[in-house]
Amino acid sequence: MKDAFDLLIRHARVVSCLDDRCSPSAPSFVAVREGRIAATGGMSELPSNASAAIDCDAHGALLTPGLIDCHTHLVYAGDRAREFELRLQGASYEEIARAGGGIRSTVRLTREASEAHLLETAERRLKMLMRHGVTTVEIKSGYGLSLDDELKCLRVARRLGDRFPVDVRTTLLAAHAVPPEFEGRADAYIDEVVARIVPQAAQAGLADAVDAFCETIGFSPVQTRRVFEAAHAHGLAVKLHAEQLSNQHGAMLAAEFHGLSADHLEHIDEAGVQAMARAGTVAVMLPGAFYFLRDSKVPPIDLFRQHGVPMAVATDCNPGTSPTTHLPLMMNMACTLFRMTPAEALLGVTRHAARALGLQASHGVIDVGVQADLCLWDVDHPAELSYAIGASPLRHRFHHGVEHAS
Ligand code: DI6
Ligand code: FE
Repeated sequence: MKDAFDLLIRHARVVSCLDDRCSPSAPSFVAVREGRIAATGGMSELPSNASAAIDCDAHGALLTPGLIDCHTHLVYAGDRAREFELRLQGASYEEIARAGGGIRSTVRLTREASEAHLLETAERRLKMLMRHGVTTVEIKSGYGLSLDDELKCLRVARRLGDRFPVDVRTTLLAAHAVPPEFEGRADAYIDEVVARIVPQAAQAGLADAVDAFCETIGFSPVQTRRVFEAAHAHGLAVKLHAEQLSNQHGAMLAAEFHGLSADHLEHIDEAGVQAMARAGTVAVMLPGAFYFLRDSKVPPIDLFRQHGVPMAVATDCNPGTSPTTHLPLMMNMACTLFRMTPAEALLGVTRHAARALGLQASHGVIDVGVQADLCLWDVDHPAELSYAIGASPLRHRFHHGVEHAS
Protein backbone atom coordinates (compact mmCIF):
# COMPACT_ATOMS: atom_id res chain seq x y z
CA MET A 1 0.00 0.00 0.00
CA LYS A 2 1.59 3.19 -1.26
CA ASP A 3 0.65 5.51 1.57
CA ALA A 4 1.73 3.23 4.36
CA PHE A 5 4.48 4.54 6.60
CA ASP A 6 7.18 2.51 8.29
CA LEU A 7 6.49 4.17 11.62
CA LEU A 8 3.66 6.37 12.82
CA ILE A 9 3.84 8.04 16.23
CA ARG A 10 0.45 9.42 17.30
CA HIS A 11 -0.61 11.74 20.12
CA ALA A 12 2.92 13.00 20.83
CA ARG A 13 3.57 16.47 22.17
CA VAL A 14 6.31 17.40 19.75
CA VAL A 15 9.24 19.64 20.63
CA SER A 16 10.65 20.13 17.13
CA CYS A 17 13.57 22.36 18.22
CA LEU A 18 12.94 24.42 15.07
CA ASP A 19 12.32 27.54 17.15
CA ASP A 20 14.20 28.72 20.22
CA ARG A 21 11.36 28.43 22.72
CA CYS A 22 11.11 24.66 22.59
CA SER A 23 7.46 24.67 23.57
CA PRO A 24 5.61 21.40 23.01
CA SER A 25 2.92 21.20 20.32
CA ALA A 26 -0.67 20.12 20.83
CA PRO A 27 -1.01 16.34 20.34
CA SER A 28 0.54 15.59 16.97
CA PHE A 29 1.72 12.80 14.73
CA VAL A 30 5.11 12.09 13.19
CA ALA A 31 5.25 9.68 10.25
CA VAL A 32 8.43 8.04 9.03
CA ARG A 33 9.33 6.42 5.74
CA GLU A 34 12.73 4.98 4.82
CA GLY A 35 14.41 6.43 7.88
CA ARG A 36 13.26 9.98 7.29
CA ILE A 37 10.39 12.05 8.59
CA ALA A 38 7.76 11.93 5.85
CA ALA A 39 5.01 13.98 7.47
CA THR A 40 4.14 15.67 10.75
CA GLY A 41 1.25 17.78 12.00
CA GLY A 42 -1.64 18.08 14.43
CA MET A 43 -3.77 14.97 15.00
CA SER A 44 -6.63 16.49 12.99
CA GLU A 45 -4.34 16.63 9.92
CA LEU A 46 -3.65 12.90 9.97
CA PRO A 47 -5.71 11.16 7.27
CA SER A 48 -8.09 8.70 8.92
CA ASN A 49 -6.83 5.88 6.69
CA ALA A 50 -3.13 6.47 7.49
CA SER A 51 -1.39 3.24 8.32
CA ALA A 52 2.08 2.11 9.28
CA ALA A 53 4.05 -1.06 9.86
CA ILE A 54 4.63 0.15 13.41
CA ASP A 55 1.93 2.26 14.98
CA CYS A 56 2.92 3.85 18.28
CA ASP A 57 0.53 5.75 20.53
CA ALA A 58 2.58 8.22 22.59
CA HIS A 59 -0.36 8.98 24.93
CA GLY A 60 0.71 12.62 25.14
CA ALA A 61 4.38 11.93 25.94
CA LEU A 62 7.02 14.43 24.83
CA LEU A 63 8.82 13.74 21.53
CA THR A 64 12.15 15.45 20.84
CA PRO A 65 14.86 14.98 18.24
CA GLY A 66 17.32 12.24 19.21
CA LEU A 67 20.08 13.68 21.37
CA ILE A 68 23.45 14.52 19.84
CA ASP A 69 26.64 14.35 21.91
CA CYS A 70 28.95 16.51 19.81
CA HIS A 71 32.17 16.15 21.89
CA THR A 72 33.42 12.86 23.33
CA HIS A 73 36.69 11.00 23.74
CA LEU A 74 34.96 7.64 23.93
CA VAL A 75 37.87 5.43 22.84
CA TYR A 76 40.53 4.91 25.50
CA ALA A 77 41.89 2.26 27.87
CA GLY A 78 42.11 2.33 31.67
CA ASP A 79 40.81 4.95 34.04
CA ARG A 80 42.22 7.83 36.07
CA ALA A 81 40.67 7.20 39.48
CA ARG A 82 44.10 7.38 41.16
CA GLU A 83 44.62 10.82 39.68
CA PHE A 84 41.21 11.81 40.97
CA GLU A 85 42.43 10.90 44.47
CA LEU A 86 45.60 12.95 43.98
CA ARG A 87 43.56 15.95 42.97
CA LEU A 88 41.43 15.53 46.09
CA GLN A 89 44.67 15.75 48.06
CA GLY A 90 45.47 19.08 46.42
CA ALA A 91 47.36 18.36 43.19
CA SER A 92 46.09 20.36 40.20
CA TYR A 93 45.22 18.96 36.76
CA GLU A 94 48.11 20.91 35.24
CA GLU A 95 50.59 19.66 37.87
CA ILE A 96 49.61 16.06 37.24
CA ALA A 97 49.89 16.60 33.48
CA ARG A 98 53.34 18.18 33.81
CA ALA A 99 54.50 15.27 35.97
CA GLY A 100 53.74 12.84 33.13
CA GLY A 101 50.31 11.78 34.34
CA GLY A 102 47.11 13.04 32.85
CA ILE A 103 46.54 12.50 29.15
CA ARG A 104 49.86 10.70 28.76
CA SER A 105 48.99 8.00 31.28
CA THR A 106 45.89 7.19 29.24
CA VAL A 107 48.03 7.24 26.08
CA ARG A 108 50.32 4.58 27.54
CA LEU A 109 47.41 2.21 28.23
CA THR A 110 45.63 2.98 24.96
CA ARG A 111 48.75 2.16 22.95
CA GLU A 112 49.10 -1.16 24.73
CA ALA A 113 45.44 -2.07 24.23
CA SER A 114 44.25 -4.19 21.32
CA GLU A 115 41.62 -2.90 18.96
CA ALA A 116 39.24 -5.53 20.34
CA HIS A 117 39.76 -4.33 23.90
CA LEU A 118 39.24 -0.70 22.92
CA LEU A 119 36.09 -1.65 21.06
CA GLU A 120 34.70 -3.53 24.02
CA THR A 121 35.31 -0.75 26.56
CA ALA A 122 34.09 2.02 24.24
CA GLU A 123 31.03 -0.08 23.46
CA ARG A 124 30.05 -0.05 27.14
CA ARG A 125 30.26 3.71 27.25
CA LEU A 126 28.38 4.08 23.98
CA LYS A 127 25.53 1.93 25.27
CA MET A 128 25.18 4.16 28.30
CA LEU A 129 25.04 7.26 26.09
CA MET A 130 22.35 5.60 23.98
CA ARG A 131 20.36 4.64 27.05
CA HIS A 132 20.05 8.32 27.85
CA GLY A 133 18.78 9.21 24.37
CA VAL A 134 21.86 9.76 22.22
CA THR A 135 21.35 8.93 18.53
CA THR A 136 24.42 10.75 17.13
CA VAL A 137 27.83 10.93 18.76
CA GLU A 138 31.12 12.54 17.85
CA ILE A 139 34.15 10.46 18.85
CA LYS A 140 37.67 11.86 18.94
CA SER A 141 40.97 10.04 18.80
CA GLY A 142 43.75 11.65 20.83
CA TYR A 143 44.98 8.90 23.14
CA GLY A 144 47.11 7.18 20.48
CA LEU A 145 49.40 10.06 19.43
CA SER A 146 51.23 8.01 16.80
CA LEU A 147 50.13 7.32 13.25
CA ASP A 148 49.21 3.69 13.94
CA ASP A 149 47.60 4.29 17.30
CA GLU A 150 45.54 7.27 16.15
CA LEU A 151 44.27 5.27 13.16
CA LYS A 152 43.55 2.34 15.48
CA CYS A 153 41.34 4.54 17.68
CA LEU A 154 39.54 6.06 14.68
CA ARG A 155 38.86 2.58 13.28
CA VAL A 156 37.33 1.61 16.61
CA ALA A 157 35.11 4.70 16.45
CA ARG A 158 33.99 3.85 12.91
CA ARG A 159 33.29 0.25 13.91
CA LEU A 160 31.06 1.45 16.75
CA GLY A 161 28.99 3.31 14.16
CA ASP A 162 28.75 0.17 12.01
CA ARG A 163 27.72 -2.07 14.89
CA PHE A 164 25.26 0.07 16.82
CA PRO A 165 22.15 2.05 15.95
CA VAL A 166 23.81 5.43 16.33
CA ASP A 167 25.44 7.86 13.88
CA VAL A 168 29.15 8.32 14.60
CA ARG A 169 31.19 11.30 13.42
CA THR A 170 34.92 10.91 13.96
CA THR A 171 37.45 13.61 14.77
CA LEU A 172 41.22 13.28 14.58
CA LEU A 173 42.76 14.80 17.73
CA ALA A 174 46.39 13.81 17.18
CA ALA A 175 47.37 17.25 18.55
CA HIS A 176 46.02 16.42 22.02
CA ALA A 177 49.37 16.15 23.84
CA VAL A 178 53.04 15.73 23.00
CA PRO A 179 53.79 11.98 23.06
CA PRO A 180 56.73 10.80 25.22
CA GLU A 181 59.01 10.02 22.25
CA PHE A 182 58.71 13.71 21.23
CA GLU A 183 59.30 15.06 24.76
CA GLY A 184 60.50 18.67 24.48
CA ARG A 185 60.05 18.59 20.69
CA ALA A 186 56.46 19.66 20.20
CA ASP A 187 57.21 21.23 16.81
CA ALA A 188 58.71 18.00 15.55
CA TYR A 189 55.57 16.16 16.64
CA ILE A 190 53.43 18.72 14.80
CA ASP A 191 55.62 18.03 11.71
CA GLU A 192 54.58 14.38 12.04
CA VAL A 193 50.90 15.27 12.53
CA VAL A 194 50.93 17.53 9.48
CA ALA A 195 53.03 15.35 7.19
CA ARG A 196 51.67 11.92 8.01
CA ILE A 197 48.84 11.61 10.52
CA VAL A 198 46.36 14.11 9.05
CA PRO A 199 46.96 13.00 5.43
CA GLN A 200 46.67 9.29 6.20
CA ALA A 201 43.60 9.65 8.39
CA ALA A 202 42.00 11.66 5.60
CA GLN A 203 43.02 9.23 2.86
CA ALA A 204 41.71 6.26 4.84
CA GLY A 205 38.39 8.06 5.25
CA LEU A 206 38.69 7.67 9.00
CA ALA A 207 38.21 11.30 10.05
CA ASP A 208 35.36 13.73 9.46
CA ALA A 209 37.12 16.62 11.20
CA VAL A 210 40.36 17.62 12.92
CA ASP A 211 40.68 19.01 16.45
CA ALA A 212 43.58 20.20 18.64
CA PHE A 213 44.17 21.11 22.28
CA CYS A 214 45.27 24.75 22.17
CA GLU A 215 46.54 25.44 25.68
CA THR A 216 49.67 26.20 27.70
CA ILE A 217 49.86 22.48 28.53
CA GLY A 218 48.82 21.59 24.97
CA PHE A 219 49.75 23.27 21.69
CA SER A 220 50.34 26.93 20.86
CA PRO A 221 48.19 28.90 18.41
CA VAL A 222 51.08 28.77 15.90
CA GLN A 223 51.22 24.97 16.13
CA THR A 224 47.43 24.73 16.02
CA ARG A 225 47.38 26.84 12.86
CA ARG A 226 49.67 24.35 11.15
CA VAL A 227 47.34 21.50 12.06
CA PHE A 228 44.36 23.44 10.71
CA GLU A 229 46.15 24.19 7.46
CA ALA A 230 46.85 20.50 7.00
CA ALA A 231 43.21 19.68 7.76
CA HIS A 232 41.97 22.12 5.14
CA ALA A 233 44.53 20.89 2.62
CA HIS A 234 42.95 17.45 2.99
CA GLY A 235 39.37 18.66 2.87
CA LEU A 236 38.64 18.21 6.57
CA ALA A 237 36.70 20.63 8.75
CA VAL A 238 38.22 21.85 12.01
CA LYS A 239 37.13 22.32 15.62
CA LEU A 240 39.15 23.25 18.69
CA HIS A 241 39.60 22.71 22.43
CA ALA A 242 39.97 26.42 23.18
CA GLU A 243 40.23 28.74 26.16
CA GLN A 244 39.64 25.97 28.72
CA LEU A 245 42.37 26.88 31.21
CA SER A 246 43.65 30.17 29.77
CA ASN A 247 42.94 32.58 26.90
CA GLN A 248 45.15 31.58 23.97
CA HIS A 249 42.80 33.23 21.43
CA GLY A 250 42.16 29.78 20.01
CA ALA A 251 38.49 30.50 19.35
CA MET A 252 39.52 33.32 17.04
CA LEU A 253 41.83 30.96 15.21
CA ALA A 254 39.06 28.35 14.89
CA ALA A 255 36.75 31.06 13.53
CA GLU A 256 39.39 32.12 11.01
CA PHE A 257 39.33 28.56 9.67
CA HIS A 258 35.51 28.54 9.64
CA GLY A 259 35.61 26.00 12.46
CA LEU A 260 32.52 23.93 13.13
CA SER A 261 32.95 24.60 16.84
CA ALA A 262 35.18 25.90 19.58
CA ASP A 263 34.77 23.94 22.81
CA HIS A 264 35.13 24.72 26.56
CA LEU A 265 35.68 28.53 26.24
CA GLU A 266 35.70 29.40 29.94
CA HIS A 267 38.39 32.04 29.29
CA ILE A 268 37.21 33.46 25.94
CA ASP A 269 36.97 37.25 25.60
CA GLU A 270 34.48 39.37 23.66
CA ALA A 271 36.67 39.62 20.56
CA GLY A 272 36.75 35.81 20.43
CA VAL A 273 32.98 35.64 20.78
CA GLN A 274 32.54 38.18 17.97
CA ALA A 275 34.85 36.22 15.69
CA MET A 276 32.83 33.05 16.36
CA ALA A 277 29.59 34.90 15.63
CA ARG A 278 30.91 36.12 12.28
CA ALA A 279 32.13 32.67 11.28
CA GLY A 280 29.05 30.80 12.52
CA THR A 281 31.23 28.67 14.80
CA VAL A 282 29.27 26.88 17.54
CA ALA A 283 30.28 27.32 21.20
CA VAL A 284 30.31 23.89 22.84
CA MET A 285 29.75 24.00 26.60
CA LEU A 286 31.31 21.15 28.60
CA PRO A 287 30.02 21.55 32.15
CA GLY A 288 31.13 18.03 33.14
CA ALA A 289 34.79 19.05 32.83
CA PHE A 290 34.11 22.34 34.60
CA TYR A 291 32.47 20.45 37.46
CA PHE A 292 35.03 17.66 37.70
CA LEU A 293 37.98 20.09 37.75
CA ARG A 294 36.08 22.28 40.24
CA ASP A 295 36.67 25.20 37.92
CA SER A 296 35.31 28.59 38.92
CA LYS A 297 35.51 30.55 35.68
CA VAL A 298 32.14 30.23 33.97
CA PRO A 299 32.03 30.63 30.17
CA PRO A 300 30.47 33.99 29.19
CA ILE A 301 26.99 32.73 28.33
CA ASP A 302 25.60 36.26 28.10
CA LEU A 303 28.17 37.24 25.49
CA PHE A 304 27.26 34.20 23.39
CA ARG A 305 23.61 35.21 23.67
CA GLN A 306 24.27 38.86 22.82
CA HIS A 307 26.28 38.00 19.74
CA GLY A 308 24.01 35.18 18.63
CA VAL A 309 26.59 32.40 18.91
CA PRO A 310 24.75 29.05 19.02
CA MET A 311 25.58 27.08 22.16
CA ALA A 312 25.83 23.29 22.24
CA VAL A 313 26.21 21.08 25.33
CA ALA A 314 28.21 17.84 25.35
CA THR A 315 29.62 15.25 27.76
CA ASP A 316 33.34 15.54 26.85
CA CYS A 317 33.32 11.89 28.01
CA ASN A 318 36.99 11.23 28.85
CA PRO A 319 38.88 9.57 31.70
CA GLY A 320 40.72 12.65 32.95
CA THR A 321 38.30 15.54 33.22
CA SER A 322 34.78 14.34 32.50
CA PRO A 323 34.14 10.66 33.18
CA THR A 324 30.45 10.70 32.33
CA THR A 325 28.13 9.21 29.74
CA HIS A 326 25.00 11.04 30.84
CA LEU A 327 24.07 13.79 28.41
CA PRO A 328 20.85 14.87 30.21
CA LEU A 329 22.95 15.31 33.36
CA MET A 330 25.14 17.71 31.35
CA MET A 331 21.97 19.65 30.48
CA ASN A 332 21.28 19.96 34.20
CA MET A 333 24.85 21.14 34.84
CA ALA A 334 24.68 23.62 31.94
CA CYS A 335 21.70 25.18 33.72
CA THR A 336 22.86 24.98 37.34
CA LEU A 337 26.54 25.81 36.76
CA PHE A 338 26.42 28.03 33.64
CA ARG A 339 22.91 29.49 34.04
CA MET A 340 21.76 28.38 30.62
CA THR A 341 17.99 28.00 30.32
CA PRO A 342 16.47 24.51 29.95
CA ALA A 343 15.40 25.48 26.41
CA GLU A 344 18.99 26.47 25.59
CA ALA A 345 20.24 23.20 27.07
CA LEU A 346 17.82 21.22 24.91
CA LEU A 347 18.82 23.11 21.76
CA GLY A 348 22.41 22.47 22.87
CA VAL A 349 21.99 18.70 22.54
CA THR A 350 19.83 18.84 19.39
CA ARG A 351 19.83 21.60 16.77
CA HIS A 352 23.01 23.36 17.84
CA ALA A 353 24.88 20.11 18.46
CA ALA A 354 23.98 19.03 14.91
CA ARG A 355 25.50 22.24 13.63
CA ALA A 356 28.67 21.67 15.69
CA LEU A 357 29.08 18.51 13.59
CA GLY A 358 28.09 20.06 10.27
CA LEU A 359 24.90 17.97 10.27
CA GLN A 360 22.35 20.79 10.47
CA ALA A 361 20.67 19.82 7.19
CA SER A 362 19.74 16.33 8.37
CA HIS A 363 19.89 16.14 12.17
CA GLY A 364 18.83 17.87 15.36
CA VAL A 365 15.22 18.89 14.60
CA ILE A 366 11.87 17.26 13.88
CA ASP A 367 10.92 18.33 10.38
CA VAL A 368 9.89 16.75 7.09
CA GLY A 369 12.89 15.35 5.24
CA VAL A 370 15.31 15.06 8.15
CA GLN A 371 16.52 11.82 9.59
CA ALA A 372 14.01 10.14 11.92
CA ASP A 373 16.12 10.09 15.07
CA LEU A 374 13.64 10.63 17.88
CA CYS A 375 13.27 10.32 21.64
CA LEU A 376 9.98 9.84 23.48
CA TRP A 377 10.23 10.94 27.10
CA ASP A 378 8.16 10.28 30.21
CA VAL A 379 7.97 13.96 31.12
CA ASP A 380 5.34 16.66 30.76
CA HIS A 381 7.55 19.61 29.93
CA PRO A 382 10.95 19.92 28.20
CA ALA A 383 12.39 21.75 31.23
CA GLU A 384 12.12 18.47 33.16
CA LEU A 385 14.87 17.01 30.99
CA SER A 386 17.29 19.56 32.50
CA TYR A 387 15.67 19.79 35.92
CA ALA A 388 16.04 16.21 37.11
CA ILE A 389 19.53 15.32 38.38
CA GLY A 390 20.71 12.10 36.79
CA ALA A 391 17.24 10.78 35.94
CA SER A 392 16.53 8.49 32.98
CA PRO A 393 13.07 9.44 31.70
CA LEU A 394 13.65 7.98 28.21
CA ARG A 395 10.75 5.76 27.11
CA HIS A 396 11.59 5.05 23.45
CA ARG A 397 14.52 5.91 21.24
CA PHE A 398 14.28 5.70 17.44
CA HIS A 399 17.31 5.71 15.16
CA HIS A 400 16.48 6.14 11.45
CA GLY A 401 12.87 5.46 12.46
CA VAL A 402 13.65 2.13 14.09
CA GLU A 403 13.42 1.38 17.77
CA HIS A 404 16.15 -0.79 19.26
CA ALA A 405 16.06 -2.40 22.68
CA SER A 406 18.76 -0.88 24.88
N1 DI6 B 1 40.51 18.84 27.42
C1 DI6 B 1 39.83 17.98 28.15
O1 DI6 B 1 38.97 18.26 28.93
C2 DI6 B 1 40.26 16.64 27.80
N2 DI6 B 1 41.16 16.88 26.74
C3 DI6 B 1 41.31 18.15 26.59
O2 DI6 B 1 42.02 18.62 25.74
C4 DI6 B 1 40.97 15.97 28.93
C5 DI6 B 1 41.72 14.78 28.49
C6 DI6 B 1 42.34 14.02 29.62
O3 DI6 B 1 42.67 14.57 30.70
O4 DI6 B 1 42.55 12.82 29.42
FE1 FE C 1 37.54 17.24 25.20
